[in-house]
Amino acid sequence: MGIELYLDLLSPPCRSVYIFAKKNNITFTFKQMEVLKGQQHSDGFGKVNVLRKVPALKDGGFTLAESPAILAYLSQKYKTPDHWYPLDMKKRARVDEYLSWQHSSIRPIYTLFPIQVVFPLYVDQTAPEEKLQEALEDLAIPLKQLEEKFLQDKPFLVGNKISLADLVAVTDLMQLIAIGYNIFEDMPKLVEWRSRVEKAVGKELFQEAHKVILNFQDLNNIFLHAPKMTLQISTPGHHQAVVIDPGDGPGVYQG
Ligand SMILES: N[C@@H](CCC(=O)N[C@@H](CS)C(=O)NCC(=O)O)C(=O)O
Repeated sequence: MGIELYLDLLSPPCRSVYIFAKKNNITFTFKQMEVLKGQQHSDGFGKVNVLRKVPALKDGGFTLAESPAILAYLSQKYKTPDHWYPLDMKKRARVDEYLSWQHSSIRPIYTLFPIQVVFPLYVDQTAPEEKLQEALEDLAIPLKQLEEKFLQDKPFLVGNKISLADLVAVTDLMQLIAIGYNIFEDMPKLVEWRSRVEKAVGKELFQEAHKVILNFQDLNNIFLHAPKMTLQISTPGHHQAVVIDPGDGPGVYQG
């Protein structure tokens, strides 16, 4: 029995796993998940990932959660080209260093996504400006660290070739670029890096994986048909649960 990947391409970690598997010609069954419809809470999915998050992998009787672990597993199982997850101990440690760092630094950029896209759709009003500003300010710090500590003057985050670190970084940041934030403004090195990553992945595959977030109309439909949900919004120093209930009329936003 082959590999099954449970993915929702609205999700950055799912896109990194999808692109990696496709780029490396790994045969897998695409198990389409719709997180905004709550499919992660189904009994069936609970058997694949008790954490109820995507992406998730099933390889026969073996199941795995967490995108960095899934990417590392796939690269080792299918012996993908070395540059993705180098065997050299120090180079691999650099990839691991980025994958560990991004969870608590770059990942909170998700905050911007619900604030900018979801609130206006559900609540029939524009996003709270001060929250948007806070989130943008919070993002400036990890972006600078991404450039200065990780990218430096290299073509890719860990040297001359693309690695898992670049893939994870770019899929996270595309979440904002796609909805119109020029987050690399005044950061030409990151602009060039993003283009290099897209080229290394292949423009067609890159665009295909991001189609759903690049097409704003599709995004509207997805959000408008989502059930009532609670979003956990976190940036360094802030945490908030927001209930969004589309109901029959304009949504209700309880911050
Ligand atoms: N650390 C996890 C993050 C997984 C995650 O948070 N997935 C989100 C989508 S981006 C999810 O499944 N959310 C569903 C929920 O929270 O109910 C990874 O890198 O795989």
